[in-house]
Amino acid sequence: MITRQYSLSGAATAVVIALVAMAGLASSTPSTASRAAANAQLAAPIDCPAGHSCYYDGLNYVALLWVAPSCGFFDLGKMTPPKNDRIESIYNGGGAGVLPYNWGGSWQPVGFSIPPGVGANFNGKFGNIIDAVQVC
Ligand SMILES: [Ca+2]
Repeated sequence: MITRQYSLSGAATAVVIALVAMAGLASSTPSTASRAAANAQLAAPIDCPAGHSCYYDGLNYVALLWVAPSCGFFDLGKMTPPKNDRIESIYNGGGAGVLPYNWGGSWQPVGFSIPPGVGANFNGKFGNIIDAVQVC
């Protein structure tokens, strides 16, 4: 996997959106979108089924935890076994946005909607806090 790291001014930016993987993109100049939002650029994971969004226990698509089966709102804490508070990276291979949420007395968005074809690392204060995802 080819990973390029970009620095953002302001280390407080913890949700890291990564533009992905249209072949060769990882070695080209980052797009406007990735310059605006990314400090990591991830190649598409090899273990995410086409057309799905995939959720990983570790950064940079390490340890596939779950594959969203469809569009919908999924409460990870109600799964068996629970998958909440574990996600550190997401790849959205689906056709619409993926928005993760943390539960803090109400559902609170974690970062912003991940567009189709984009991956994101969730680290710092956004690491291991996601409790649900809205897919599509
Ligand atoms: Ca949480």
